[in-house]
Amino acid sequence: MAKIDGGEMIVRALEREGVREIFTLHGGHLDAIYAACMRHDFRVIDTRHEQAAAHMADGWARTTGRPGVAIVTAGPGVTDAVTGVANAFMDSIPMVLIGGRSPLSDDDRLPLQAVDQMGIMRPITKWARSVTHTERIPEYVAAAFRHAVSGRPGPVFLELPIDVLFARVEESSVSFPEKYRPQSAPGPSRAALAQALEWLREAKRPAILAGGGVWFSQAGRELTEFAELTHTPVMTNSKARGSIPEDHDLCFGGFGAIHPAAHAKSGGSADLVILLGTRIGLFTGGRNSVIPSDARVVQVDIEPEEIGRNRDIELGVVSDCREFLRDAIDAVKGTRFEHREWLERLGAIRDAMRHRFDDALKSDSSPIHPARMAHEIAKLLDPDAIVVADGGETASWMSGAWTARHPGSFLSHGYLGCLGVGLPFAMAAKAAHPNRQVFCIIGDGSAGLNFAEFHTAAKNNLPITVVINNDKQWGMSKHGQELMWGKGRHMATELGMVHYERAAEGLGAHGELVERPDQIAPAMKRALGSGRAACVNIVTDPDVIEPGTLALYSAMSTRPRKQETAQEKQDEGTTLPYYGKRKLD
Ligand SMILES: Cc1ncc(C[n+]2csc(CCOP(=O)(O)OP(=O)(O)O)c2C)c(N)n1
Repeated sequence: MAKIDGGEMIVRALEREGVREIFTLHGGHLDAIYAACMRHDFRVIDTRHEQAAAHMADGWARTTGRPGVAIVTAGPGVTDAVTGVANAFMDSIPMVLIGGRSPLSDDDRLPLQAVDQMGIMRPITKWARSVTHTERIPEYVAAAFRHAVSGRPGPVFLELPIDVLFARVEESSVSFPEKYRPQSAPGPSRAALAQALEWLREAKRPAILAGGGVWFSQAGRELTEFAELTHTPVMTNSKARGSIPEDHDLCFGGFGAIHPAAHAKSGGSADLVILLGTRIGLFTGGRNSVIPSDARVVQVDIEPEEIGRNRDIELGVVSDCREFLRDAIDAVKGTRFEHREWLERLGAIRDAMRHRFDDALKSDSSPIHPARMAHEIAKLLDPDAIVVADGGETASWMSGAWTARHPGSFLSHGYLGCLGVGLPFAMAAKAAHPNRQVFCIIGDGSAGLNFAEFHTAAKNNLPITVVINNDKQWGMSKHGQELMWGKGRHMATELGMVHYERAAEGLGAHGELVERPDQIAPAMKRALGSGRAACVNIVTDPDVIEPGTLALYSAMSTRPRKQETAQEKQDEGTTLPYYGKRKLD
């Protein structure tokens, strides 16, 4: 009778889920899995830090809509992956982390690499289990995927003790689950849908705010069709970008387009807001929301507990976003909707946003204005490129310059605000879409967090082009300190000049240094055409403050303080005018 080990079971179970690639860093606790990967011809992408492997599994899901799989060794492998898992958890991203573990038979005898992994992983995963019987591995892998993708998605953790993983059992005693998922997703109740559509018919200024629930239910086509049928403007958060192409007439960029302040003088903001798979948190403006306080709000979410977080909701609809949109499309066909004046107003705001850096784009100054850098790069990329943005102000500059035309094509930070995701996300995107251009931009501070992954990209043949926005400082941090404390007063936020292009060359990448605006295009063309992982180190102006930082800290500095020192009073007087003048010159 043939025997198989736990590694073979893992790989066969992953194959059943359509997985053909894993992200990992070697550990002896995992060798049974690698041996099976060899037999099954899996693509094994090996990173230089387990954090990067976990971010890659997360990035894979963000760009494909399907869970990525990271496999890390017992003890430090699992603890190193914590940040990657937490990042996915905060953004409801489906991924599967498989962790090695010391032998069950050695528990409490101080074996190597033993730590309470379940205790560490439970608070940052949707579901976490330790497998104790080899024959049950396929059942647990199936359950891991079911938990990762069902309802609101999220990361899951599966722990495999080495004695369970390496044990060999009779193949005939092992069964692989075949049918372990629902075939359909839950739709809206008839009454809730009717109410939502009645309000849409009554609304003069409706708006749809779309989030990750739209992307992970693969509802981009339905979202676009519904918007077209009802002439309803759509705004997206980062995860949903491109679900409706951003060059579509009815797409108005981020949620800020309905900020009440932008409409105060011209007839008011939205009177009906339909939240589609987006949570109410900082990215909807938090408690100081972009959602007008007098608007009717319909919140559609697969997770009932999300409805009503941070704000009263007139109508909560528990539903998968695509099912909601499909039913809504059927129900509105033949009805006439018109919101011309509202759409024109939003269009004017969109145009103003598109042109707000026009002066900076013409600036030939060195160091380079970051807006010029971002817009120049955006013009050089393929329209269907995948763009990854990592860093404080850097991510915002690129976010504003890029037009996402497809879902899963713009990857950036979420609720963990986790710097360092850039290279791993970009590598995962390239592994998932080998025929698409993948571009990544990183702040010079953030670049340090996973810099060694240039080697991963080089040795695993992942030709991504990476720009380091080098303002020689932790820009958002230093600007924030100076806005609070006064020009020249900062701590732990200076970096100085670093030749990232040379360091990347040392790790096997193509390198370019850019110090003048006219060097951007030639250097980018050489990098994109090199066919290799490439690092373009662009030196930018450290004094230019991104408008988001300015708004954040200006708002903070006008907060009433209980007790103010003389120095603080003086800072408040001197700081803001300085930046006000310096801003975007
Ligand atoms: C892992 C992590 N460490 C620290 C921070 C705090 N932080 C937020 S923005 C920022 C500065 C980022 O600087 P840089 O990457 O150079 O980008 P820039 O703002 O200059 O564009 C820091 C340190 C964070 N969000 N994540």
